[in-house]
Amino acid sequence: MKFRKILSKVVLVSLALGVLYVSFPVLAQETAEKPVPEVKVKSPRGDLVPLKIKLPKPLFIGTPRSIRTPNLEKITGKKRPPFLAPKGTKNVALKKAVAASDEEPIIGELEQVTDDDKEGADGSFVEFGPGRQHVQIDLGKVYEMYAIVVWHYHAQARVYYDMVVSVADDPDFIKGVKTVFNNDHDNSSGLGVGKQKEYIEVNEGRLIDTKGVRGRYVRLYSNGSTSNEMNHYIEVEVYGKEPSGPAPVAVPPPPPPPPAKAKETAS
Ligand SMILES: [Ca+2]
Ligand SMILES: [Ca+2]
Repeated sequence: MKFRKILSKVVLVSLALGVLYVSFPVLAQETAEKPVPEVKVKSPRGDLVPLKIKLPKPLFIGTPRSIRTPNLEKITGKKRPPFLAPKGTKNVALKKAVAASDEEPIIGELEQVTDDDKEGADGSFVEFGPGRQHVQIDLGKVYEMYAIVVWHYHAQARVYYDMVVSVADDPDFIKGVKTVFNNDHDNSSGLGVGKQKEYIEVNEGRLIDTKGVRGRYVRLYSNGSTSNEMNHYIEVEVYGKEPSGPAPVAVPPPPPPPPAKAKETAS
C-alpha cells in the first residue's frame, strides 16, 4: 500500500512538471546567445548596416499567459535578428505630429506616440477608445521608409487585433496608398484581408520591413486586444531616409489579351 502511495505521488509530480513545461516553453529554451557579428552588405541603395533600435526594459519574461487566437504566429521566444538598412537611415517619426481617429485619448496625449519614451509602465502609453481606431503620423515630407517599429503595450503579454499599417502621400489616404502590414485574416475591420500573423507584444516592439516604400503619412490601425477592447500606443518609429533619385517606376500592367476570335463552327 505504501509503495502505491509513493508511486501515485511520483506520477502527480511528473504531471505537474509536464504542465509547467508546456505552459512556459520559453523557459525551457536555450537562452545562450551568440555575439552579433558586424554585418555590412552592398546593395543598389548603398551600404546596408544594422539599425540601432533602443529597446525599453522588458516587463515580463516568456509567455506567462496562454493566449489563443486563430491567427497567432508561432512563438519562438527568440530575439529579433539585426535588421539591415541603408547607412544613414534614422527614425524620421521622432517628435513628428500625431493625429488619431479618437482625438481625445482616454489616457495620455497624442504626442507620446513619437516622444521616444518606449517604457511599458503606466504613464508611458496612450489609450484610445474601443473598436477600430488608428493613429497617423505626418513625417513632414516624403521619406523612403525601410522599417516601421511599433510598441502598443508591453507590460503584459497580449495580442492586438486587426493591425493594418499603410503609408500615403496625403493625410486622407487617397493618393499613393500602400499597405505594408495587415494581419486582419478575416477582414473583421473591413480594410481588406491580411496575410500577416498576429503576435504577442513584447519590449522589442514589432518591426515591419517596409522595403524602401515612399510616403509622407503613416497610419496604423488596431481593433482592441486579447485583454480588452481599447487600443494602446507607446511608440511608433519610422526608419527612413530622404529619397535618393527618382521613385521606382511601377511595372505597367500587361496588355489585355487580344479579343478572342469567333469560333468557327465545324460543318
Ligand atoms: Ca512614447
Ligand atoms: Ca480580424
